[in-house]
Amino acid sequence: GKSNPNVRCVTCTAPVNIAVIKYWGKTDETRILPTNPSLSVTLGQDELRAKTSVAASSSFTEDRLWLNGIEQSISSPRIQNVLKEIRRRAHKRKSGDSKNDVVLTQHVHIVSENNFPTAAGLASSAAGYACLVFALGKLFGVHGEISDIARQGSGSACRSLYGGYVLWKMGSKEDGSDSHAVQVQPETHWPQMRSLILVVSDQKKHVGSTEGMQTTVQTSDLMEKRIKLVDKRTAEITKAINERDFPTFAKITMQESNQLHAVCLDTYPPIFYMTDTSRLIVRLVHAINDISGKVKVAYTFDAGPNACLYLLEEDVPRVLSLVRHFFPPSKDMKDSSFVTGLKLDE
Ligand code: 2P0
Repeated sequence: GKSNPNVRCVTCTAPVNIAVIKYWGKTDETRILPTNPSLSVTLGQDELRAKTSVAASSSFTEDRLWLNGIEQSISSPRIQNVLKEIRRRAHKRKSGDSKNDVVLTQHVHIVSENNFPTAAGLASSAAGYACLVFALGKLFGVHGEISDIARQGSGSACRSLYGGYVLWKMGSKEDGSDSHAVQVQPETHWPQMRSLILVVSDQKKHVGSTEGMQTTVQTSDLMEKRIKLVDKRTAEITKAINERDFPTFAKITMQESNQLHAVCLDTYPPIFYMTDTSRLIVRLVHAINDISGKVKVAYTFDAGPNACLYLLEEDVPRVLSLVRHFFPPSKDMKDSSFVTGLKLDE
C-alpha cells in the first residue's frame, strides 16, 4: 500500500520442516501439547517457505489477516492465542517503557503467502505460524524462546523456527512452557544431506491433521504401542544424525513414516493419506536400496500423498533420473516442477 510513516512493518520468511520422527496426537488440544516428541529437518530458506509481513499502526481499527491474497477471519482461537501471547510477553518486557507501549495498543495487519500448495500435506501451517510468530516477535520486540508460541498456532510450527535438525521436546509442565523446539544440529553439520519433494498431488488433503490425529488418539489401539516406542527411536535417530550415519537415519525415517500411516489405518474410521502412487514410490525406493546393496534413499509421507525423499548429494543424479523415468511429470499438474530438488545447506 501507500507508504505511511506511522506504520511499522516487518517481513520475514520461514521454511517448511519435514518430520523424520512424527508428531501425531495431542494430550491438550488448546495448548497443543503432543503425545510424543518429534524430530524434523528444516528445508532451505529459498525452497518451500512462507513469507509474512506484519504491520502495526495507530490508524488500524482492528487486527486483520490475508492468506495468499484472500482476507481470512482473524477470530480463529489459534491466531488469537498467538497474538495474545506475543502481546502479553511484549507488555511484560516493556512495562514502564512508554514509547514502546504505544505499539502494544495498536492493531496489526498480517499478510502471508506460501510459494507451494496450501494444506496438501506440505507443512504449510508449520511454515506459516513459524513465520507469523517470528515476524510478530520482531515487531513487538519479543526476544528469547518463542517456539512455544508458534506451537500454539500449529504444533509442527515450533520446529520451523530453527534450521537443520530440530527436536520438539514434549515437556512435562501442564502449562506447556517447556514444550518447545531445540536445534539438535545445524544444517552445516551434514552438508551432503539433500531432500527431494515428489508432488503426487497438489489437492487439499481429505482429513486435516488436527482432526485426524484426534480421531487416532481416540480410536487406535496401535497408537498406545507406538507412543511407548517413540522415545527410543528419537534417541537412535539423534545418534545417527550426530554421527552422520545415513543408513540408520534412513531406516528409522522410513519405519517412522510407515508406522504413522499404520496408526492412520488403525484409526476408526480409517484415514488414508498415501495413494497408489505413494506406494509405488515406496517400492521404487526399496528397489533402489536393494540394488545398491545399502540404504541410499529414505522416503517419508505426512498427512497427504506427497513424498519427501532424503538422500546424500552424490546419489541425487541417479535417484532423480530413476524417479523421472518411472514418474514422468504429468501435464495436468498445476505445478510444473513435479520434483523439487532441495538443498538443505542454505
Ligand atoms: C509432523 N504432521 O510431525 C506430522 C507428521 C503431519 C504428519 O505435524 O493440529 O498441522 O496444527 O498441531 O502441526 C501436522 O500437524 O497439527 C503434522 P496441529 P499440525 O510433521
